[in-house]
Amino acid sequence: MNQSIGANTRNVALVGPYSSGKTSLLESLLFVTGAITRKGKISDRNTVSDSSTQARDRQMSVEVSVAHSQYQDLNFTFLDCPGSIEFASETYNALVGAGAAIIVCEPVVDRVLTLAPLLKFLDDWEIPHLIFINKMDRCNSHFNEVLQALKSVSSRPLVPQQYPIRQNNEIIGFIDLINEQAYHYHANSPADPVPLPDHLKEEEQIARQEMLETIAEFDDHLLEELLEDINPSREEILQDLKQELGADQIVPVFFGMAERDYGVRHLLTALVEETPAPTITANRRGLDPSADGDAVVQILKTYFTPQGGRLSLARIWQGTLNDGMALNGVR
Ligand SMILES: Nc1nc2c(ncn2[C@@H]2O[C@H](COP(=O)(O)OP(=O)(O)O)[C@@H](O)[C@H]2O)c(=O)[nH]1
Ligand SMILES: [Mg+2]
Repeated sequence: MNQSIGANTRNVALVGPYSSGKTSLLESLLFVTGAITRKGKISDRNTVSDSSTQARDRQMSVEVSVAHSQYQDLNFTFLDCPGSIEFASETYNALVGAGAAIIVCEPVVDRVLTLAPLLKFLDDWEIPHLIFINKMDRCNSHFNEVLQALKSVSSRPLVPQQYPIRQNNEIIGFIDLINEQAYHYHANSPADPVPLPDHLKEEEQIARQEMLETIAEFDDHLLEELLEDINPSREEILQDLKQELGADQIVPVFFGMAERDYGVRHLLTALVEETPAPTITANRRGLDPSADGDAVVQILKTYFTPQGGRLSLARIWQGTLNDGMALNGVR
């Protein structure tokens, strides 16, 4: 084994309240990226994460579990963190080593408000984070009310990048506010591009303008363009999003239904285009991953395997980790 952190690596933690759908989202991310060919279900007790007997019996995550996947040249490591308060320290320990976190929450105002301590932790540690509002099939409140509740608990401005399309009180798709392209969800396949519905054009414009103005708070060039009524390019918007998310200045917001893989490909694309390379996070912590000096490694979690061995999950901040190497004099 010879491990160091490459520019095409992304460590992404899935966090959020108990039962918001983190383990389901991980299963969906692994399925959509082809890491698994069949999806497990929480109710069938056969998901990749929650594989321990304790987790299966309680039907909830009791410790951090790790899964790998590849998507568009990036190597993803996903950390599925338990949401229950009893395991909060487990989650916080793992988060410190993550390059980005996805907060998975439900579109329910009361539950959104319980995110305050988690958001505070992420901001205290300047861990870039985005929000995935899951279970949109259960969205009984108005989407804007859910966003307002999220805004009330986040010290960083939110940047919703999607707008919901409803039909008969059901969310059937979304508008991508960057490309101004509408999509309808499609069972077992990627969402279908459809023309922007006429009745949503005005709301879409308002949502997009709000998104751009928020991003422009951190980019004078974009602000000037907006003042001069110039429509910024997709590249410029994405570059800003990446930079500002990487600096934990903004919180991008997405939504979907993990159980049906709805919105998950779009979320993955955002992870590819917007999450920072590991160097960015390391540099902010005063470390340089490209330096040849001593290895700096942080143990996020130690597992005690059924065979009696110990297995540690570590974040390599700097240098290279080799088999049998001594760190701080300990092998
Ligand atoms: N209605 C609905 N239920 C979902 C969705 N995603 C997950 N669930 C269900 O929500 C429950 C909790 O999911 P789980 O992934 O274990 O949540 P976790 O505690 O955050 O890991 C399970 O019963 C899932 O089947 C969704 O998109 N819609
Ligand atoms: Mg779970």
